[in-house]
Amino acid sequence: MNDALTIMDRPRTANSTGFDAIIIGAGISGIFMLYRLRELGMTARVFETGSDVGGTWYWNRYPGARFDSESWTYGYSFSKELMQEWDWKEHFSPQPDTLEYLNHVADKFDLRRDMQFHSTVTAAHWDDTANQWIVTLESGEQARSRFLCTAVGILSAHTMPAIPGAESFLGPAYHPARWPHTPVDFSGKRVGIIGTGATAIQAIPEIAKQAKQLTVFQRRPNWAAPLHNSKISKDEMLAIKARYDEIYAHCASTPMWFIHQADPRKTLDVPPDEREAFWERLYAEPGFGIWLGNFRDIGVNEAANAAISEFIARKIRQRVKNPQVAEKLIPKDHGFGSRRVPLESGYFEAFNRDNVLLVDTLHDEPIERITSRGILTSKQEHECDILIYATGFDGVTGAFDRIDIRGANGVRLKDAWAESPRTYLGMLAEGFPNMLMVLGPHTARGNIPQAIEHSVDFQAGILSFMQEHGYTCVETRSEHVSEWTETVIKAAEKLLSSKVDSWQTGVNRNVKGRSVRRVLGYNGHGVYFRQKTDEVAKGGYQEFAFR
Ligand code: NA7
Repeated sequence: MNDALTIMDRPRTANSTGFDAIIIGAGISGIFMLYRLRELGMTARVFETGSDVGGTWYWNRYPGARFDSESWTYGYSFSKELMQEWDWKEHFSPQPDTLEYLNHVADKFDLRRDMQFHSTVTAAHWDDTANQWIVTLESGEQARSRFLCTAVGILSAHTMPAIPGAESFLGPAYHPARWPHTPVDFSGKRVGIIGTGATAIQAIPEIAKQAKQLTVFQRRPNWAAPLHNSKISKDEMLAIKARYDEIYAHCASTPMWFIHQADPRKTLDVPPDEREAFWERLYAEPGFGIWLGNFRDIGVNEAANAAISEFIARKIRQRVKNPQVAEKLIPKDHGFGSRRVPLESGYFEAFNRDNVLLVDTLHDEPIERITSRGILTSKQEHECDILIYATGFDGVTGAFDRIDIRGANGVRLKDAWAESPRTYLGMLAEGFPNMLMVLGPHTARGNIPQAIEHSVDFQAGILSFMQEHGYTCVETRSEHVSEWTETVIKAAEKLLSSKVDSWQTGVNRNVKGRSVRRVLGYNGHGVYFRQKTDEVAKGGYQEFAFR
């Protein structure tokens, strides 16, 4: 920036006097933010806890980890050259391939030279006098910057189960979000897994193939539908490359930026046999069609939702041989699609195997504690050699809460957001000058990389505007923050998903104070969000205050 901390030959260590921007996180957001900042001629430093790039795809190395969005809509679109040179191998890319892709991006654009790994940010304080952020690492090192870019991800603050005794277990225990870099050998082992969310639903069929015994401790079942993954042939990839512009333009026209567009009909207006045939087709198709390409009212109308839920329940009953097990796997406390729908590959069939046991910890056998030998329920001790805590994340705000972030006048972000986040467009938080949030709360999400590119591009636009006008500080304006917060809350009101506990509604009973539902994202139409951000940019960012 014009008056940026002018340091010639700035050393590239955290001890240096300062950078134009500090980016927290080297995942999909941090990688692209760094790329855009470089284009603007800014000096930047990325601090990342891990030993390399990748974020979600660096940490989540558990068996079965893969996209549930089509790979060819998941890559960055900022570089046509990158799009044309990268071949996705599967329609829903497995974690190792995605990590390879992100490494390729980091190499291609020589991004690692501005990244510092093994560097966890513990605090970021705004210095009102110097108009700078002071960032502190776990090591005690400090660095200063004009801008702070939070690229911390929405599902990065993993949570362990609040169950007593975990420290007493003598065998290895893993959280999928901190999976070892070398494969875990399950052969001949008795494995216990707690949780049946999207992560467990991907991992269970893979672990079941190897383990001697797999015991699944389920508190509440989740709805899930088949992924129908397949390899991408060379010819298919060539055809996809030829259509990239069309594919990305299409995604930008859908509510969630996936390829799927809801059917304009209302569920109960369609005759039952026609409805059934439509659902059969969607259930047999790859990806989120069964959720996002379904009749437009399944997420808002109770009767419509009950009808699709019954259809999916029937599918589970057909796929699981033991009727009692099938009933336990069918959610009764929420309807289909009111939590993000995990897509599975042989999940329900895994329960037909002799070596897989389902333990219903809500109704039959509550977990009492973890012991040295396994898991003690109200009925028995389940002996295990390996434990897996697939217990999820403190979603959206959790990664912010773990950093001591203080804005103007020393106000803590955690306190400012205690009731609800207050942001403008999820891009900047009220009271936190020069803090640019990629995927911040109250922004539009859906297809994550596309949301990230949009968010970063909007913020790069603000920075470029500031360079042009010689501004050094950007803040929100209270009236626009209030208007946006109301818009976000209103958009969530009619949704059935707002009435259900999940990471998306900010509920995680393993975390103190996280048992009350909050609105954490903009759930309106993605097209409206793009229009809104475009208007703000075209209007010269008048909704923000500059100095
Ligand atoms: P989720 O979807 O939040 O699932 C976590 C699971 O762990 C869920 O089944 C929870 O049951 C269970 N859980 C959490 N804490 C406990 C305790 N203390 N005891 C028993 N069971 C527990 O996280 P995932 O990692 O699977 O998926 C997150 C997202 O990643 C997903 O939506 C995709 O977008 C990618 P509960 O339902 O709370 O009863």
